[in-house]
Amino acid sequence: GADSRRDAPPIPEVFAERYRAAGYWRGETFGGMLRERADAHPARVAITDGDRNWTYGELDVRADQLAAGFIARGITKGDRVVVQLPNVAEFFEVIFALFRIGALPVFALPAHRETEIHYFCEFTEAVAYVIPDRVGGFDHRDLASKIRAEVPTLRDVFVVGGDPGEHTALADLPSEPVEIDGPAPSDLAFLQLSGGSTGVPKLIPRTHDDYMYSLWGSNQICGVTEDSVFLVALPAAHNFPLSSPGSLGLFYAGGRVVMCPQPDPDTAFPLIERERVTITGLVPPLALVWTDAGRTTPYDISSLDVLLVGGAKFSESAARRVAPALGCTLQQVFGMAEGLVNYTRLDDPAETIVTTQGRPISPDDEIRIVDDLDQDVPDGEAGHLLTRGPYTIRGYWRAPEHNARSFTADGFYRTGDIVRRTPTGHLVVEGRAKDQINRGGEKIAPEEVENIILAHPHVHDVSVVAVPDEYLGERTLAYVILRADAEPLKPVVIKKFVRERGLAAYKVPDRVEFVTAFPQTGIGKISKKDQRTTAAAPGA
Ligand code: J2J
Repeated sequence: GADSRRDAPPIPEVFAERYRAAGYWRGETFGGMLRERADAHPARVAITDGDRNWTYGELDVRADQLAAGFIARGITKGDRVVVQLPNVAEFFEVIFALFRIGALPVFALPAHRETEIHYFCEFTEAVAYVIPDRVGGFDHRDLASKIRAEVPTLRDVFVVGGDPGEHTALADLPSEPVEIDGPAPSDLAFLQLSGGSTGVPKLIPRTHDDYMYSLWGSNQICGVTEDSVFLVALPAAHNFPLSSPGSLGLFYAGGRVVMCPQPDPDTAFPLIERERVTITGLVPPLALVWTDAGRTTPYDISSLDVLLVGGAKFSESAARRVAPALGCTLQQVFGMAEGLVNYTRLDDPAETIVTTQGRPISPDDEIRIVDDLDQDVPDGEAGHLLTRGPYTIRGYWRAPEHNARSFTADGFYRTGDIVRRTPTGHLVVEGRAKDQINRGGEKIAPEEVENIILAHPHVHDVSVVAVPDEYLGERTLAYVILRADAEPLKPVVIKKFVRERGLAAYKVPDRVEFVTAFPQTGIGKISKKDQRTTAAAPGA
């Protein structure tokens, strides 16, 4: 139901008061923020997408008109709407319209397919799903038809651009502005996706107050002003390009956002030249590609001041090459959609920039580094990172059992990252304790992939693990034990099976090996399958 306190454990009032008193929570909403910027500088360009330039005034009007259209279709405050769009200007029109209403965008990624989308729609009881028509040969309208037939709450599918098919074109919605009783700053603004370490992704409830603080805090640290131009090279809905400082940070500052359809240098460098891009963010594998291409590019990318790199560990050797090759300052960022974001500072010594993953945005980000028993480790030693603060959630959305494991009793989030802290307070990511694979910044929950493979009739058991990879950091390997009576299979059969079940392509195992026992489990250890069976048993 609508009881948001039950859906999403709030930051307790004593902390909320402190965060307001400290000036972190300024009582702003996204809808109100856009209106203020539009009032202050209506003619300034907010978004460049190809040949289209939307001013702040235009974005503001579009958000109001679309909000009216959504309201006419019955979308109200607190409703969930799954948004899955590529890097197009309409992404912002849609989310600001929803922000104005107080309806919650659920940020799906373009790569997500039937398994993920079905889950998001069903679990959030979404009333609508916003899609493009086709992208790269994939027809999102067909998938949406299927999901709509399966999920009873899903009333509407809205299509951006092109031919809506049996659905509704976004452009055809009524647009006569209406009075809107919008959300409060302490209300939820959206549901972001967790990288995940369990069978299904967890949803992250963020409020206007808390997220807005992470934006202006980031802007100060990343030097973002109204003169900044940010290139959205990674998928726009991901937390990193959205908020660190990201597109929303740029809007907060009154700067300009440039949509980049693909993150490769051949697409991005000409855009940087043409639009005089000053700042962007990349995951490490892309940063490597840009660094290689930057040395010899014919394009003038000299406007680029800051390159943020994060999402996965950036090796020191790669980090050293960035500034010379691209002529900009490297800023490492170690963040998470659950909240805490760390940045190296632009004026940090060069050694700090290449050897650490930065320090928190806020003086009130509480950091604990602990051993397996939650005892603080001695200064400078590696341990589990726990955190609590003005923009870190106190629990996932509708996940009380999981929350009991992922948060301490006093509200610290268990990041699952192993870090150590330098004397300057910078964090160095040393490893990971959570069951998650980080494939070049794309997070994979082994359990989610294993559950799909287990559904194959010839498979007895499976274990998905990370293998080190020079380019991506990690790739995935599925060890598969076939049933005793099964004919031998080719690895490609398993990959195809996963793909056909409708899982994002990045989760399809890079390698499949057939084994008779799991190499990494010692004698006497229970198999993953047994553990799953036990966990699923009633009363377990
Ligand atoms: C090592 N591991 C890192 C880094 C994230 C900014 C930047 C990134 C994200 C993000 C984000 C890392 N070195 N520099 O939301 O706002 C791993 C950690 C972390 C997890 C979070 C942002 N930067 N990681 O990547 O929610 O394991 O957010 O806990 O996708 O990515 O993943 P995600």
